[in-house]
Amino acid sequence: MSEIQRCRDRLRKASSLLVLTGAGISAESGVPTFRGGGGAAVWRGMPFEVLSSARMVEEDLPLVWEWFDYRREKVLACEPNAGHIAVAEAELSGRFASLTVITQNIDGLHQRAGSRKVVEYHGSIHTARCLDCGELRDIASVDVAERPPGCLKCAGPMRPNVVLFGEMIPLDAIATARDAATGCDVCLVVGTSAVVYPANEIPLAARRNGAFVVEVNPEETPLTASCDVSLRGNAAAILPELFRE
Ligand code: BJW
Ligand code: ZN
Repeated sequence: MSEIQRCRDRLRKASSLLVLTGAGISAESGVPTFRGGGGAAVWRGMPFEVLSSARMVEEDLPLVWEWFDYRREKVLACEPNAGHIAVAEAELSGRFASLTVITQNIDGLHQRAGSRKVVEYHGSIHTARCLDCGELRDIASVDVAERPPGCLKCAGPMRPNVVLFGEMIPLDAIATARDAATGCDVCLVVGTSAVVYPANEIPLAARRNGAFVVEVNPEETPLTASCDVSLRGNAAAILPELFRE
């Protein structure tokens, strides 16, 4: 039996599926990845680890807004690809009693493809969050000249609603991820370099709880050795094949 057939067989028998995604699933939509292919993202000469850090929000909030406005504009010009669509169709078909997408991506492409149960582990590029009271605001409704956007509840300054280095993952996302990891029969890990904690521990927790773990990635990752199967290739080509019944 080929590797992909083994995975299809497991999927056929699965009632609960966890799909953990990273930047690679959006690569074929035109959204740049952070790492992979030997390089790391840089903007205006600064590595993204510096730009996307809690420290930068404290030191230079206007620059943080420029960086996220630039990226949001790019994301809005992109469309979900066959990989996002295959995941959404698998959920909407009802063939799994439970299908949870946990995405490290902030781009909103899973939702635009039609996925309903999506946990945004690292937040969303499409919302702003008040630094004083935590209130959220849809950025599409804010004039681009209003930077930082003002909170509609307390008038405090707002920041992008994303999880930066050194910040905590939202507690509800951690709880949903833990439940999905402990309850899934198959865990599909798509397009992530698996170097960022704590997202990179989700597939390991799934494995410890007996799940069949499948990686979809053109490159080897630190997770590869802990996977039951690694499918080498692009998500937009492999996912539709994988979910074909
Ligand atoms: C394809 C493909 C195709 C390509 N098809 N595949 C030492 C110092 C300081 C901190 C730490 C430390 N050690 C550990 C930490 C903790 C830190 C961390 O993990 N750092 C490591 C990098 C070392 N983590 C955190 O800080 C987290 N919080 C935390 O731990 O809280 C507790 C704490 C508090 C205080 C102090 C310490 C701990 C928060 C992490 C938040 C991550 N945020 C970012 C930025 C979000 C906003 C933004 O977008 O700017 O999230 S970082 C960035 O990496 C982004 C991504 O979601 C995340 C993961 O990246 P991902 O998705 O894996 O993408 P890539 O680009 O890495 O990989 C793409 C993959 O796709 C590659 O493998 C390709 O091969 C593949 N691919 N084309 C399929 N077509
Ligand atoms: Zn507020």
